[in-house]
Amino acid sequence: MKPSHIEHIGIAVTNLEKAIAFYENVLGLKCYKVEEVSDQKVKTAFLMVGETKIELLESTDPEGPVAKFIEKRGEGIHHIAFAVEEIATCLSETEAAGVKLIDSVPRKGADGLDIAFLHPKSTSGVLIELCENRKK
Ligand code: CMX
Repeated sequence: MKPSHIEHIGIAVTNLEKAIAFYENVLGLKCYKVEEVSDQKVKTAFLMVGETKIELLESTDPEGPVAKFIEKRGEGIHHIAFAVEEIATCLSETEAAGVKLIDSVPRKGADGLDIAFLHPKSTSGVLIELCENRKK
């Protein structure tokens, strides 16, 4: 695997509108999309900075992974996503290297991406996402 860049940084927030206002009004970025990912129980907002996006994540369900994260650790950086090519192959190679996967097959993420998470217990405590632009 050879990631080309950091595709996005996921940030868990309790109030999406308030967080968007900070990134737009203080940092001067522009939110270009708000999208709900119902199977992940989150509402997401995207802002571009150079080649990298900031993905703000607000939980839509108290049992969702982002709600549980905020309950345990508070708001903050939730995951780092690396852009890769051939994500399915990357996952097989990662699993063969002994890394625990959360998703052994890629699934649909927000903003037109196929995504898969690696378990933070196998990655020095950081939730890592691999992602690839969905092939048409
Ligand atoms: N970063 C680092 N560590 C994390 C973490 C995160 N984002 N989320 C959970 N953990 C840690 C917990 O603190 C806990 O550690 P301890 O055992 O030391 O307390 C451990 O991982 C297990 O956490 P848990 O909440 O008790 O266990 P779960 O198995 O229920 O969930 C995880 C953990 C990572 C597997 C789950 O949050 C998950 O599946 N995440 C991936 C999906 C996701 O985050 N979706 C939202 C993003 C939407 C998108 O971008 O499309």
